[in-house]
Order: sequence, then structure tokens, then C-alpha cells
Amino acid sequence: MRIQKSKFRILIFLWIPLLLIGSLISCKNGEKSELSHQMNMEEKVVVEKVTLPAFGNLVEVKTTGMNFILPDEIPSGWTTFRYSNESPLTHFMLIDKLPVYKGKQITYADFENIPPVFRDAMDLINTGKNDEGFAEFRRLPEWFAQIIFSGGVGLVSPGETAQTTVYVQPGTYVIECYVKTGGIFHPMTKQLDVRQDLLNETPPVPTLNMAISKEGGIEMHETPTAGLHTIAVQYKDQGPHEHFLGHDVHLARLEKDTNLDELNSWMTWTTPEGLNTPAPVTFLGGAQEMPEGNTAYITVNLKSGSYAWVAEVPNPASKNMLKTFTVSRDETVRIGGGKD
Ligand SMILES: [Cu+2]
Repeated sequence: MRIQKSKFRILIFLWIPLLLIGSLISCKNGEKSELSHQMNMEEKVVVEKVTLPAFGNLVEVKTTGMNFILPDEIPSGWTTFRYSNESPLTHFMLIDKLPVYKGKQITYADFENIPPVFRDAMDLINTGKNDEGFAEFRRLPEWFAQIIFSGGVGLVSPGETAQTTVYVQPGTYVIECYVKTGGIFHPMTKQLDVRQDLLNETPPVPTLNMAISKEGGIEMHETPTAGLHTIAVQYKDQGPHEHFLGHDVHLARLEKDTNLDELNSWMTWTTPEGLNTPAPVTFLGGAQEMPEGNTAYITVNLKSGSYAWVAEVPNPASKNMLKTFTVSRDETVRIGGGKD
């Protein structure tokens, strides 16, 4: 991540966490049995069939348990990831570009050494030993700080399908989800290789535009109307927040009884309750973290109702990164700023 400059580099190296996660499966009894139970559940999740326009190369991704089902190799260029969550838990798919470190391509096998670090750290954090927990991140290899978070589909609730288009460069990648269940990061990682291809060089044409930055938070440039939209999400800047990760954007559907304070505090992985399922809202996708200057495109069919854009950062409301809006039946919209 080119995130950063020296001052943050050490922090990131120490923790950067998240990302990670991937696979963390812990060995703690009660938690492990709960997670195993959920992993083995054969609960049928009905996915609403949607037909959304795709841009560039279409890659269908499916989750039926603690897994990612998608091709092992895809072409480079503009790529639409259509992510179907057919499992009973909330997930996302973050695309990590593995670095070439000291002349050697970091591989999926190298990456598999990362999740145990996060598992051990979270075990300590869950028991109130924050300092000891964060100290575990000193075990991370130096190359870990050079992973580039390259976008992906935001949080998706069970039974939902979401779609995000990003430009993928040739390289070696890992797809991961670090949502937690029973306090344990999901053991979800999948290798993905991207080969050079020159066919998909035309970006999508958006119907709506938004930007996200530390300076301005989430900024919607137009008022959303009901119907099909492709929303450009521009990363005006990028950099680590208190949880050592950068910002991203997720779309949540709000109900009458949705507690925005609960949503606000759920959005950080560094607390035992944060990012732990079940999620407090229905998530409809979004755009994962990308380096400054990149743009991701979210394609969504907006129905009338109340929604929020929210970033996976600590206390997003305080950073103008929890923005509510309403799409009304007559297709007019009221944009709110936060929790009102
Ligand atoms: Cu997950």
C-alpha cells in the first residue's frame, strides 16, 4: 500500500492487520465449535436473482460457506466482480496484490503464514490484553506492509448479490474476508492470478459520482434516485486510520429499528464486537480500499427506502464517513449527514 510515509510505515508493518485475516481460525474451544458449526451449516440461503450490467470482464464469485468460489486465473483490465453470498453469514471480498519483495514474488504459500498472527493477536484482544495483542503484529514479515489493497466488493449480507468493477493489474493476488464470527476472523482466503490482457481497457460510464477522503469523508456529488445505478467511487486520498487500515465504502439498507450508533461502532475490527457477525444492518456491497487516485464502480439497483454509506474505519460518523440517504417512491431523495 502506498499508503504511507515513514511515520506510518512502522505502524502498518506492526499491524496492518486486517487484511489478513484470512484464515484465522482459532483453537479456542467454545469459539471454535461455534464457528465450525456455522461453517458446516447447510442452511439454504435464497439469493435474489439480479441482472446487473457488467463492465469489462465479468467474474462471478460465490460464497456458500467459509469459501470463495471463483476462477483461479483471470485476465487483467477492467473487471466486474459479481459476488453472490449464499452463506448464512455476512462477508466481503477484498483483493490483495502480493508484492515482489527483494526480487522474489510473494506467493499464496507465503501469505498462509499471516493468518496465525492475527488469530493470536485477536485471541489476546478478545480477553482484554490489547497491548499484548497488538504486539503480536511484530511477527509479521516485512513484505506484509507492501501488500496493495486493490479494491473488491464491500460487505454483503446473506442472500444478497453485489457487484463492483475495478481495474486489476497483472500479478499474484489473494482474495480475503476478515469479518469475524464468534470473535474469530473468517478463514476465507483464495489465490487469484491475473494474467496480462489488453481487451478490457474501457472503464464503466457512471450514473452517479462520489468521493472518499480523510479530508472530506464520503461526498455524494448527486442525489441518488430509485433504479439502476453505476456509482463511481473516487479515492481522493488514502491512508491508515486508527485501526491501521485505510478507508472504503459500504452500502447498508436501514430499517425503522436500525441503531446507527451500533452500526457506527461495529465498523472497526480492533474491538471484540467489531466486525463480528451478525451485522447490525443488511449490507448490499460497496467498494473496498484502494490506493489514492483509483476509482471503483458499484452497480446497484436502488429501491425506495433508507440507506447509509459507511466506511470500515473506527467511528466513521466522526469522519463524515457514515452518510444516510433516503430514496423515495417518487424518486426524490433526501440526503442526510450522519445520524439524524
Ligand atoms: Cu467472511
